[in-house]
Amino acid sequence: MNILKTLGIIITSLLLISCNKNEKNEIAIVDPAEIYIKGTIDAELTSPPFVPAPVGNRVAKKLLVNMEIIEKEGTMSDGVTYVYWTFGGSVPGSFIRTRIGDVVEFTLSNHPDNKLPHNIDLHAVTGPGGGAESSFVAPGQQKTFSFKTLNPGLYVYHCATAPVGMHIANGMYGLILVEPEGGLPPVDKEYYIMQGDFYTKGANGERGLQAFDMNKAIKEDADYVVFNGKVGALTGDNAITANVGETVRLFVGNGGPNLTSSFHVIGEIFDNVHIEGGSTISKNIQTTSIPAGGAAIVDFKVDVPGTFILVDHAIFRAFNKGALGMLKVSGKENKTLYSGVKQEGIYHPEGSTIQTMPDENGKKTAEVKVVEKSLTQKMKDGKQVYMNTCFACHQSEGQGIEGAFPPLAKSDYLNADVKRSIGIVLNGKTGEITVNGKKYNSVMTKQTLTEVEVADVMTYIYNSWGNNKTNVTVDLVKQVKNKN
Ligand code: HEC
Ligand SMILES: [Cu+2]
Repeated sequence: MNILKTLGIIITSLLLISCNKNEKNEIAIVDPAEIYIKGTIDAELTSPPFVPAPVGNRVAKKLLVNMEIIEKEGTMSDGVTYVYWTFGGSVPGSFIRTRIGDVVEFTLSNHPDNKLPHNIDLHAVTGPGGGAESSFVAPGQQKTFSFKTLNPGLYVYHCATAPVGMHIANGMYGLILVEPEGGLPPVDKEYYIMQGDFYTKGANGERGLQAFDMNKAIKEDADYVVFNGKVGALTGDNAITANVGETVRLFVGNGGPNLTSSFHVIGEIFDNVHIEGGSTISKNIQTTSIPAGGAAIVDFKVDVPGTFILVDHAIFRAFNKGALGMLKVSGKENKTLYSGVKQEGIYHPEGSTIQTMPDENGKKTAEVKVVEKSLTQKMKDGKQVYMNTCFACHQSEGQGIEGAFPPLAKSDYLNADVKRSIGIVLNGKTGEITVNGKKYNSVMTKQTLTEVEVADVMTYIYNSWGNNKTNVTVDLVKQVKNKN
């Protein structure tokens, strides 16, 4: 063999080797079925609104998922309870985070105290029933099956035991995320949110333990439409949080059983949306449609502080049925991006005097007289304020609740001193007071109302339920306010 020939062989085999390598890499990307798995790990499972740690660049592995089905009573809303059927004890069920090419070894256990058989259909599974056929378990039984994740995306899982609609309506759904090779791009905060519609024998708000209503479910006439299984799961102290400047990613699913979600965050625009949880990314989206049994991954950067309200923009569901959550963003204001109220005045199209409110530094830019509304108008507007703000505690006829909320009807305390009463509404009240001979020692929080609203509501109260008919003017409210 001469040198040239030897060199030729070496070069050709080098070329072949590098070609081969290239081909292998290509195959790895186009055919996830061929991804080699190395080692075994236990899956981290989380309950909402939290998600497990990102997969990052870990290699494909055998991922062990142990999920327990628990039927248990929980709270739907204030004073309303419901028996939920859950995957892992929460609604939605535990979040599963895996990567493309993993072999998920799934063990489903049905707690012996449960009453019914269940199973699981994971939309991330390629196989009959999405696993349902291999996971049907009676109470006190468990079954294991495995599947390889072939498609990246965010997938719903749910119970598929007959009557399927009833199992889903009782809360049997959750999300499984299959991350692409190398993981999703990193963000600062990630949360897990799932919408669901609920059907109860009693109407929305009717107290006590509520049973599932099959007829309403068939008619798709939901009593509750909520995020994360109940009214208020994401509001107040339960709100999700972020800091100004951070990127936030929401894994949003819709368990249904019936309704499509028009998912929207008031005051934010989604920078990226993985439409329907798949690989297509839409940019600059206001509201994204999430079908029952579907999902979406949305992310956005939070630029200004405040409370951002998460809603189903089919808006009666948000304000009347519970589909409302909160993202609280803290940090420094950025007046260039969002100014807040710059100027406020009363608008009189007929050309009446315009009242100018104090500017940012508290200086009055102009002092103009307020045009007082007619008594009839004040009664009308005041009633509205009362029904929105005071009613919950002082009750519809101002009768209060003994031992907790003092009466406003025929209240000697109210009628004795109008300025003191205005002060209570403006500043709140704590400490012992005696109303109509009964002692109250509780807390009324400061009410955030405008001066006009305070005048309206106080006039309404004074001119209702046997009180002394004082007409409370905006000027009087101002006087009390400025004393503080
Ligand atoms: C969260 C419950 C709550 C709400 C809402 C509320 N109050 Fe009260 N209010 C109270 C409590 C409690 C007291 C008694 C405080 C104390 O014990 O010191 C009180 C006391 C008062 C009093 C003096 C006592 C009396 O009976 O005359 C007035 C007047 C009053 N509230 C008016 C209002 C008005 C007007 C609104 C709506 C703008 C309102 N309150 C909203 C709980 C509430
Ligand atoms: Cu079930």
